[in-house]
Amino acid sequence: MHRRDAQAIRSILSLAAVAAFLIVPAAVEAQEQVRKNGHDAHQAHQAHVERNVVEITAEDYAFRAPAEIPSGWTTFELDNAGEETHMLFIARLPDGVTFDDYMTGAVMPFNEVWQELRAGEIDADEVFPAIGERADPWFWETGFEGGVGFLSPGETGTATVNLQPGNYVLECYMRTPEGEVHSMEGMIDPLTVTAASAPGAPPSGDVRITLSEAGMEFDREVRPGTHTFEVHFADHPEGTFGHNVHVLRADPMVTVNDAVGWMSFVNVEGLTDPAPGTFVGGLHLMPVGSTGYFTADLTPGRYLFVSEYTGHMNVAREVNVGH
Ligand SMILES: [Cu+2]
Repeated sequence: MHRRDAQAIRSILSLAAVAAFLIVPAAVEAQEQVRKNGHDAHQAHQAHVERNVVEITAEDYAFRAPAEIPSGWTTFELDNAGEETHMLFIARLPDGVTFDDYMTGAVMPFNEVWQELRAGEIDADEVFPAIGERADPWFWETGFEGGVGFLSPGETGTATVNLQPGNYVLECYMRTPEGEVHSMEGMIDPLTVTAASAPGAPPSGDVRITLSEAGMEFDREVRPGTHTFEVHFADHPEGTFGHNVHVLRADPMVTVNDAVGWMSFVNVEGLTDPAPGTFVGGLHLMPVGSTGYFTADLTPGRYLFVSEYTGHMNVAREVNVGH
């Protein structure tokens, strides 16, 4: 890794650590509440808590989404009404950076480098150094605030995160069969999170997943049914964007490495359909120390839970959901 690249990633990680201090207390408080009240009492309480649900539809290639929402615990419900795999990646812009700045200073440089890779003008190992040189320096201060992971056509997924007021971007960086990035085709929107606070509260997760350099840990066996996964981001390995989790229902011949390869930005056949299975939910990258939630309906079968940027470091798990 080039020194500049490493420095950039270090600075993103330290900012993520700072952001975690801002985000964690509410989540911790809620978790302590669960422990104090006991699980059943908490669930009864939850039934009376109003959810702040933001419905978003993904089409080929656009989001139908509100332009402005209140701050606080927010459940994004993404319905993939398109014919391709989509996602909802949520980024918080650094102070003073506009949506147009994000397009010219981040989306376009990433796209330029991708198009050069696709054309065979650069090699895979030149991709991230090139992005490090061409993205505007503020890009490394962008906050990655979760969002719904890859979703196959016809699937619906949710991601629940605690948003602070600010200017955000909703983005899909999948690629069309022709190799165009969805965000460049219009699948990107600004989102203003206002100072008004929503009445939402964190859900009560039924399976806790911890993402760390040690791997992807589950606190219990995953049974068939609809789950709310509580995901804790314990660390982000140096030199990576960090952990996230995507749930792929896949045949036995599909390996974790196949899934990681398909998710790779530097794979010219990656991030485009056909996917190696059916994506049923997930949660994008969040700051170190934070907790987010996602739902997935798991019928009996074989699933791969995979971190996009750290799956190659064994942050992944094959889960067989029994009958
Ligand atoms: Cu898309």
